[in-house]
Amino acid sequence: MRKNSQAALAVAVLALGAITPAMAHVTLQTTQATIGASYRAVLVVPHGCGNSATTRLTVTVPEGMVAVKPVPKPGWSIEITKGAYQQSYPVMHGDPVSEGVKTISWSGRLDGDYYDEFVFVGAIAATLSDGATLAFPVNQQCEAGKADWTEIAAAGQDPHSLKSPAPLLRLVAAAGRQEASFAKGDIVVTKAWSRATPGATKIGAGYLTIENKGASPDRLLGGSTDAAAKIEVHEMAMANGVMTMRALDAGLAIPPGKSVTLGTGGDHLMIVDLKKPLKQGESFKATLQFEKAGPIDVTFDVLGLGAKGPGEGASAPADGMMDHSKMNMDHSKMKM
Ligand SMILES: [Cu+2]
Repeated sequence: MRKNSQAALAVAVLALGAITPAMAHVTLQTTQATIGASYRAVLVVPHGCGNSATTRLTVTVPEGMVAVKPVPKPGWSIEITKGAYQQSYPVMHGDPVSEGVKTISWSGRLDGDYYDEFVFVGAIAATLSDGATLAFPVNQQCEAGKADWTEIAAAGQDPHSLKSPAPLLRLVAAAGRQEASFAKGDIVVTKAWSRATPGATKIGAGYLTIENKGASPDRLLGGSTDAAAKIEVHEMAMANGVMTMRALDAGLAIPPGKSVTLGTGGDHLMIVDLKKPLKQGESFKATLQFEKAGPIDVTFDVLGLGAKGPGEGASAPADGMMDHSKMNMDHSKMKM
């Protein structure tokens, strides 16, 4: 019985919507956001309350959207209220936040025949779940009357059956969100990976991103692993038109506040004298030695022969002179 009346209401709303565009809802222009990333919320207001001009719009920021700031809007004054979050959230690379903007109100005048957008920015907390939905209830005040876009569907209820639904944002996990990070002191290592080694090749390469969050420089000196005799830091350099590599005996500088990525075709870790071939899908542990931060345990994921990096897909195994497997000859000639 209840289901039937809801269905009837939905049909009525749809029918009305089709006849008069004035029934269109206040919505978010971008209805999907990535967990742990910034989000630019654009509230789309297609009409007033009936034909009456909008004079004030208030949005309630949902729990889980943090570090919120409204974007100034010419002709409109903005008020914000701040308050404590239900919990504290890690934000990007900064300290956790436990309070912030809870509501934003814009005051001005938007003629009922006009359309406008109201913008604020923030970040979606990294701790929220894939597939979750955030609701952004909006109160629209007009010269005559008001409209509350605040209805939220109950569990199992069709959101389309609501007469004045709150704008919704669907959350999706970032690709590679499960990516491991290894940290100690001011150094954070991410995207540690290696390529499978063909046949009897005794050397492999390690690639990674190293971030120095501190105020003083550090150096990656080398490392060790049970999978091979040793790990060296190598740089690539052009010599007589040929790409060659050499060991950086003094290590690789990791400047303060910077991220350094070791990738294919550039500086890399050389994994010398492998005990057995590296196989795609496996991983190996290593301990990297930093001048300041000391030893950091890192796990390298072994990707395919032609891989360019985690989440980058694969290319043909032979990518020319830059391909590391092609460097083996040069490497054997190196003084070690
Ligand atoms: Cu090398």
